[in-house]
Amino acid sequence: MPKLMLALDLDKDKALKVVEEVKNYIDAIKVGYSLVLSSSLDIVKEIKKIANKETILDFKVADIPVTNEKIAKISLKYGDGIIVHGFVGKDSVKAVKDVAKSLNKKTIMVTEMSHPGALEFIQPIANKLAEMAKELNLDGIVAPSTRPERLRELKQISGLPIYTPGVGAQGGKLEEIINILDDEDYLIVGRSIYLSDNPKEMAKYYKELL
Ligand code: NUP
Repeated sequence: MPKLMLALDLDKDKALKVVEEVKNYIDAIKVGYSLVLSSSLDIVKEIKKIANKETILDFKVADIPVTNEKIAKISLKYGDGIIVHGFVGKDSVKAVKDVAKSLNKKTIMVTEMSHPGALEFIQPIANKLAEMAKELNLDGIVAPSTRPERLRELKQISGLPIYTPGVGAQGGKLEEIINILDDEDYLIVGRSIYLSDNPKEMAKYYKELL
């Protein structure tokens, strides 16, 4: 069964409330910049106190290797993994991977993003990014639920676990991608759970469909 990862792009109080409500139906949590910037990295500890789930930091790290390394060292004291951008090149991604590996944490790399603007610059290079993720033997790639055929292709090329956002608020349909996902993969859902009138019921709904 693919795993359900709750995306938290909320302020601290709302985020903790949602985690409490949905904790029995989610397998993992993704913490975004808005949450960390409105609180601190300690929010990861607070989340884990409520729901002891794998927690990935969606920081889309995209800098020169030495700076990436510093960001990874600080962030991975808290999270179980970190999301990086691949377009900055292999050396930058490897800098994060080396830190993560030494701490037994995950490095997950963005290939093609899920929003319309991804067609402008990142889609044309996304297959190459997926090849690089494979070559670096990373722990997973981010690929879009909003484009099922691209999701399938990027999964095939990388051969790595997929972390896929886009279902729900961004228009992606779970029924169109469910057959692409394996047990090792993660479905990322944010707004259509945490903005719903009943987040618990929505999380349960996604969990049962998976
Ligand atoms: O390509 C990406 N698309 C995307 O939506 C890469 C991401 N990391 N995300 C993140 O996934 C986005 O920042 C948000 O945290 C989550 C999707 O949330 P929602 O659209 O389900 O609310």
